[in-house]
Amino acid sequence: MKVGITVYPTYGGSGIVGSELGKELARRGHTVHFISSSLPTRLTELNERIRFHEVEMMSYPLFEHQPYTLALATKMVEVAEAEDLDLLHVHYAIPHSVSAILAREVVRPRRRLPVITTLHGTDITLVGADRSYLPITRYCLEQSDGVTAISEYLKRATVETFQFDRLTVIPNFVNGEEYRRRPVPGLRSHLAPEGEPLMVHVSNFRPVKRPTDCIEILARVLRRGVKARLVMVGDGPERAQAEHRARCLHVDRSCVFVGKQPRIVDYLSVADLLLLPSEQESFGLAALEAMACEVPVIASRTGGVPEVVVDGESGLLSEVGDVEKMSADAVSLLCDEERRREMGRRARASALERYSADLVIPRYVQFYEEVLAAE
Ligand code: GMT
Repeated sequence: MKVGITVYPTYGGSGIVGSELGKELARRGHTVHFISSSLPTRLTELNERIRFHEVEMMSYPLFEHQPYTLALATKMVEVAEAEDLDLLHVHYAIPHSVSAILAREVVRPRRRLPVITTLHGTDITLVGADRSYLPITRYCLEQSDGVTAISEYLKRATVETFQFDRLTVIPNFVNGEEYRRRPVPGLRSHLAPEGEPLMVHVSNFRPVKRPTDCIEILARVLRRGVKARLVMVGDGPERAQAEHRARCLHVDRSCVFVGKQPRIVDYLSVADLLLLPSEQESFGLAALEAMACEVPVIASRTGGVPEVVVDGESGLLSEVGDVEKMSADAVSLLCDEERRREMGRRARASALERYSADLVIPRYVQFYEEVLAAE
């Protein structure tokens, strides 16, 4: 198949999922054309089967805001016709679905171009529910030829918010060959020079991720006498606040902010625990990637997280904001190596049994085939 994929290239899990999906499809012999404003971050290699088409923005004095949605639709039309695409698969409804539906209508007299929309979370829970975006998001859902959601939770949220139920759950996935605990010479001793246990947080540091709660957890873990260190991976609007809180609580020497990193798997490979105290998380891709690397997850019981992290088996869940319980859970695992390792092993097994790329990618391919076969 020849598939056009559009993602947000720099920010957030939907871009990662779309990019990893493209790579997995290419490994299985399909050709994938990424159409977006810049090269998606996880797309480190382009080749015959993984191509990239940059959306060019035209600036003109009359345009107070450049019309990205139209530029994207224009590029989708061009690529669909030049590369003979079978379908467009967009990740995140706003504005990608709007562009894809417009592109489909433009080429309709000459060719069929089904549009598949994958919902990731805030496109429904935040953006979609904002009254001003509600009608257009509903239109995108209704007009797409196929809609998928990445968790049962997100499907329920979509039905509730939009009374739209014509969607299929295809969960996020992980490649167990790439995401496995592997030796990373020097990294652990660099991050924890005195052999301290390591807690890791990975996110885009948006308010919804509550990264400052990680600092609160670290302070309580230290207060309970466990000399742990915290590695904060990623960047975003809440980073300065989290750094400030670390200084206020005098734990800044026990944590390090390493910014955006190209190889998350290295940090997960040296981690003892992942902290994911999010307010909202329709899936929790960071949790899944940690589980694949045998890292137990301390997370909030929110959205789709309980589907991914089985409480007591692959991690420990708490109510949003309950940093007391999260720190107690962290201490209990950090002080019991055998339990922590066993939980890590079960986490990997659970991740691969349910979310391995080899299980999930064929479901996308089958979904494409069903959409293509429909009238
Ligand atoms: O986080 C967002 O606001 C949007 C979205 C994104 O593009 O990063 O994240 C969502 O998609 C991820 C990948 O499917 C999920 O793992 C995240 O749980 C989900 N984020 C939220 O629901 C807040």
